[in-house]
Amino acid sequence: MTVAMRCRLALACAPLLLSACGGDGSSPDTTPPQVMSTTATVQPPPAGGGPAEVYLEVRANDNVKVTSVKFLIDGNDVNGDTQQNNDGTWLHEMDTAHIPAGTHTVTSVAYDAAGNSSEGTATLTVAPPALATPDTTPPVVTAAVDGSFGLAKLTAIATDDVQVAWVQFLVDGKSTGFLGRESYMGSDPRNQYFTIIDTTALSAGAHQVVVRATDTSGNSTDSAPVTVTVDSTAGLTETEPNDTLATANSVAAGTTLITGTLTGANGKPDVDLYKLSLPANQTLRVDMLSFQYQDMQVTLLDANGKLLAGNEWMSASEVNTISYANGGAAQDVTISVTSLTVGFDGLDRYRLTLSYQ
Ligand SMILES: [Ca+2]
Ligand SMILES: [Ca+2]
Ligand SMILES: [Ca+2]
Repeated sequence: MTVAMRCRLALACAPLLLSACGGDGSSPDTTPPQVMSTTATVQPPPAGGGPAEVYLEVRANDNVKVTSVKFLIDGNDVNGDTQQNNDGTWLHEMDTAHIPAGTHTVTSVAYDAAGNSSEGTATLTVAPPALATPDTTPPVVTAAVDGSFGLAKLTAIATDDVQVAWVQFLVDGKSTGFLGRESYMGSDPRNQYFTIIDTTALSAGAHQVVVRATDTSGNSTDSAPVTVTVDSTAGLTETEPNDTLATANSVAAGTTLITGTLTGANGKPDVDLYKLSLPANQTLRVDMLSFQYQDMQVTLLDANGKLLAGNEWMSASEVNTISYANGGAAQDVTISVTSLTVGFDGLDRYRLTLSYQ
């Protein structure tokens, strides 16, 4: 992550660091923002060909301050940056390469610092791309699931003879609400899309995952179904408070999965600590999976809290992996997870996968 990106994230999240109070700092703010207008405008396609720009804009007021705005198309989060213009409107830019041809409903959601929100809607009509021969061939898509405890990663490989516009993940026939994002890390295969789901919101047992891929002409294909089998006993679920070495959650030998939530408040980030005994000459590796747009830090500490490994703030869109090679004596090692920003909208859940070599 670049310094510029980090600053932008920090600025975007700064209002969330304020307490959830009204303008006078005492009474809770329970008044949601008011969405005055929502517009979706398709610009003329560029002269040289290619997809047209789409501007999603909203004007919203609040009794305190509108702190963020997100946009959904047909109920799917567009997953992109939304910036505030000098005139106070909020803008998200995308292009038609990522929107299937046809008529869509755009929903804007405006939030204040206390998490109150309200919505507005607009209609967006996207014309099929100007092709010499109309594209009537739907995409080809396959689905896969990684995980059964805490967070699970859903992936798909989707290709099309012209271009895949978007990829939706359906769990038991219902959209996860987020469009699939392309790529996950450099070693991923080409044409991979992914999303992350919170399995704690699902009942124990098997659930069906289907991926729907749609091309720029509106042709779509559903993947063959795959199964995510939810097992809430497959690992350790954090218990708060666990913010100090003395209150760290104990990780039993043989545990390979940990799930927890970073829930900051009043500008103070949450810290989650997990203590385990690392045998002599063993290397502990920890992989962290988390939702998007949340900066998290995962480190390994010795029994005195001294850093053993991992000191980088990482974007959750990258994979956070740290490892530590123990010497000739067993020792207590603590895994520390903390966030750059406070929690918002319950999105800062994470899953740790532990392995020993
Ligand atoms: Ca096609
Ligand atoms: Ca926590
Ligand atoms: Ca904690």
